[in-house]
Amino acid sequence: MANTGARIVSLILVLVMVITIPCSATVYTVGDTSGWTLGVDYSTWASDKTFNLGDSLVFKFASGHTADEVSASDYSTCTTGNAITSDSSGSTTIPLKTAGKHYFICGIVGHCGSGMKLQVTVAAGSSEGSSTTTTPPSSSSSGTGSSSPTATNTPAVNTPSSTVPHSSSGTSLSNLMSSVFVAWVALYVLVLS
Ligand SMILES: [Cu+2]
Repeated sequence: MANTGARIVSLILVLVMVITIPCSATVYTVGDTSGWTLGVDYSTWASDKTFNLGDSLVFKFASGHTADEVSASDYSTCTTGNAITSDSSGSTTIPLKTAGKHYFICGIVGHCGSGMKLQVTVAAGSSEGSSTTTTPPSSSSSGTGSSSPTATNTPAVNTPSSTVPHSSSGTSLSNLMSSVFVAWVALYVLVLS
């Protein structure tokens, strides 16, 4: 069959798409060039940004500060000492693995109260699911003409606003969904060619 080459090429194309799609995660440097320090309004910094699952926050700061992820109540009361994670190295990257709100403060006494606090909301749907729903051409089996595209909606992983233990259930679920979708597309390509 002369089509074998075409099949292989299509398969490779599909695989390349699959590999490159999840690489669209964004890395945000908190405070941009100012970094993580006193005198920056981090609610303003975060206000024009959309955080998605898989994105990361990079905290860069001088010695004399820390970057602590804390609970909602510790965030609002600037309570230190119960941090979920804490870094004092001056540079740390925090991947956003769960949807919902994430809270960060500086653990040095007085700094959180002076504004070293950051709250970000991670969108439930990951970025990889937004633009990749390619509806295949309706196959010969459907005679009605009104083809309803199969909606591959990413499941809404709305975590409650209370303290959530770090689990990667959201990402693994959407990864599973995309894997199933990809396997389906690969099969389709094989059958078609
Ligand atoms: Cu500080």
